[in-house]
Amino acid sequence: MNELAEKYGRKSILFNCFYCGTPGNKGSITDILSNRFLNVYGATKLEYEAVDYAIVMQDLVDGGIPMTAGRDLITANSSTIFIWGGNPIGFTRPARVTRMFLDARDRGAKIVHISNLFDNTSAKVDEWVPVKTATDAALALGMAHVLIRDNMVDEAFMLDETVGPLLVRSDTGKFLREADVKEGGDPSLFAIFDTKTSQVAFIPRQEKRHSGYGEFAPALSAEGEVNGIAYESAYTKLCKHLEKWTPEYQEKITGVPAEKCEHLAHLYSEGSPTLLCLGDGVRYANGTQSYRAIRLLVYLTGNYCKPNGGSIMTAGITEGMGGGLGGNGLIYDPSIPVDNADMVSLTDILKSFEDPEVQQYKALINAQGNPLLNWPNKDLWRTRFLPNLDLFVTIEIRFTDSCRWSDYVLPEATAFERYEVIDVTDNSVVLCEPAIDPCGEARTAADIWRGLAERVGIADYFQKTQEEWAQALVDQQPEKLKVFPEVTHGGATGAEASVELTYDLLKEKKAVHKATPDIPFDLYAVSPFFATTTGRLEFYNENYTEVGKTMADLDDAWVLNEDDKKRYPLQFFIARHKYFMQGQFTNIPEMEALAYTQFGVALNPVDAQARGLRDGDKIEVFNQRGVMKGVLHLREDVAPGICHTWYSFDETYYKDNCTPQELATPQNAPETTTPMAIVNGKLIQGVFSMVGMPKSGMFIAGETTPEVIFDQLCEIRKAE
Ligand SMILES: Nc1nc2c(c(=O)[nH]1)N[C@H]1C(S)=C(S)[C@@H](COP(=O)(O)OP(=O)(O)OC[C@H]3O[C@@H](n4cnc5c(=O)[nH]c(N)nc54)[C@H](O)[C@@H]3O)O[C@H]1N2
Ligand SMILES: Nc1nc2c(c(=O)[nH]1)N[C@H]1C(S)=C(S)[C@@H](COP(=O)(O)OP(=O)(O)OC[C@H]3O[C@@H](n4cnc5c(=O)[nH]c(N)nc54)[C@H](O)[C@@H]3O)O[C@H]1N2
Ligand SMILES: [Mo]
Repeated sequence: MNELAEKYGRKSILFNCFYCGTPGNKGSITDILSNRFLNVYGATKLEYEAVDYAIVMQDLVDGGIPMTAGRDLITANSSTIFIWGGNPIGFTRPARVTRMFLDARDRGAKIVHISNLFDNTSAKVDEWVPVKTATDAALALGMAHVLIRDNMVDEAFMLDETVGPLLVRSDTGKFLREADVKEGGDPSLFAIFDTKTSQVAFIPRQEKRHSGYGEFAPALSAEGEVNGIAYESAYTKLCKHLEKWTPEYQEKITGVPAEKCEHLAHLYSEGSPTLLCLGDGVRYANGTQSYRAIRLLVYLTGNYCKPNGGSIMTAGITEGMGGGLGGNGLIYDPSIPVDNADMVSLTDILKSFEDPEVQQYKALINAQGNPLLNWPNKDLWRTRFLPNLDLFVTIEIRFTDSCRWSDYVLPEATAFERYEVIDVTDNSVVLCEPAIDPCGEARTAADIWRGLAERVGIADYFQKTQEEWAQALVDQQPEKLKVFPEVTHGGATGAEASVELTYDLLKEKKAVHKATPDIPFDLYAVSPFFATTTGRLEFYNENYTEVGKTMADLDDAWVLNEDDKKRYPLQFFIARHKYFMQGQFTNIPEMEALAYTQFGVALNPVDAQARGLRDGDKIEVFNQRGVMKGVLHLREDVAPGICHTWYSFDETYYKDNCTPQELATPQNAPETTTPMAIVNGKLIQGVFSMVGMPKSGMFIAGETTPEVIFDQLCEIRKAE
């Protein structure tokens, strides 16, 4: 590291600090210390390429705020729950949501699941709605059509919180500004149609939510002309946009019967308060657009801010922003310069290898995560990324695919061999204490980072032991967390009987419940403003005019070209395993034995018959990227058109053939990006800088967004 930093600068050292798989998650000591090192040393963080960005991006693009996570479910007394695009019942992180859904059902909530597969969640809900893969935008637009047609729109909410009444120029698609119609007019003022004066009037950007319109009474629907410029209100544009999306039209695309679409729209509205639980399953190139369409329902019905309504991300682990004790790795230490570190996307790293004039990247310290198993296109890492690095180090608790490809592996003690504070699951704070000493050469994160820090000259910042870090995490919080000293299953609520959390208390009790206020979760309190151009929820977004995506629409799900789409007609669905947490627990023989009974590829009997394949056949799944071998399982519950495999088995299971991940087309390569993704990237970086996020805290670094995982088509044949 020292040699490379001397020659190419400290920024040439890359860090992967992707925290999803570490116990304690964002806020574990491992996460905090790797981020602390990154910042103190002044290295570059690798953009997290492989995850669940579509929802978060949709939220940032429309509203400029990250959506609230599972917390709402704790107290939600919703009458209706829509689970859309995920499989949260039975999943392992956060484990709490399974119980919360089942409790909600016991309380009488009606639960609907909309998905392309019959999975664990489908099995446990009142109503399962199968939808063809990646066509969700069509169903949502069809439902939005019904909401408008049947007068179920909450017009007050649309006026108050969204761009609904803002006027849009028909010629350019941009919002009409005062400067467009008046000599010397103000370019920062937006136009509305005032019903009191029956004239176009101008209002500033909304700096704080719910600010109202002062003396004006804007029309939600408007259409006209001012100084020769034709305009329509954003809401009028939306209504016109939705005209073609009849329940019958969407049926042709989604396979969801028209009556079902009507029923869902009515249930969503009349079943209010309805909680929309969005999963991360819609990981397609059209993911952001799909979630933009789905969230139209939340805006149109005003469910957005209704107590027990709204929408949450089921897989999200942090409660609102911030996320966990520890404040982004700095442990409340104001002397650490948060802007010291940079962030870069894989796309830009690949480009830099061709241009010696720009910052070069020479080393990767893979502090958390197993990218060579989990990230799309292992091939790209193997053939284009790693060969250009001089040093690849992985810090791990077990020997993974990423370790196999590393120059050095630093074995870290597991959560059973060290102190750890876990505060992001199940609304509780848990202290892990070592059950045994670290085995073999393993060391705690505190030891590993201190050792490295000493050798690169930043030792002062890493002097604590693992337990001292745990204590600092709890005791040095500027605002003390309120907790209940006794853990009561089912979640106690009410802030009254709570006390301030100290390390001594945690050490005595081992686990405490966070004091959740027993008031319904309040979105206003979380985010009093929208960091968007207009300061409103932008279901109409002028930043997309150049790429023709100002409103939610059904986009193409695959980046493949048309010929390849014909050649590979099946969707290769590489799903997460119920016995594993991504690549984890694959080294536990009992779990592996259970999971191995499902190793191979599942297909609907209809698709098998068309190819002359039978249950138990040895088969090959192939596409333009390669061939994967396996055994065929015929399953009625896998929809026709889908070729399903469980991922997580490491590369030793695929000797002399491809792993599932190698057949995936990543969107994180320069040649596979889309114009939409580029606008998304810019917008989201804009939002982050608006709220003052340091560069290494943003998750979008480059000019494109890394959101796609299920972007692969394939064909299947009998093995020779
Ligand atoms: N057992 C287990 N639990 C886990 C994990 C694990 O690896 N194993 N990983 C954890 C992590 S990091 C995360 S991010 C979460 C993710 O958990 P979720 O957000 O629930 O995401 P997935 O499980 O990937 O979602 C897959 C499901 O998405 C739905 N889906 C897929 N494609 C479509 C589509 O085109 N349309 C619709 N409507 N639905 C579709 C299907 O129901 C499918 O079963 O799970 C966490 N929990
Ligand atoms: N095909 C397909 N690919 C996917 C997905 C999918 O649904 N389908 N899902 C995507 C999603 S949502 C995610 S979040 C990513 C996950 O991608 P990763 O984050 O790479 O997932 P994990 O396999 O959980 O990797 C975490 C690693 O950390 C190690 N670890 C555990 N504890 C510690 C610790 O204390 N210290 C250190 N240093 N290491 C530790 C574990 O052994 C494990 O190897 O995968 C993505 N990839
Ligand atoms: Mo994830």
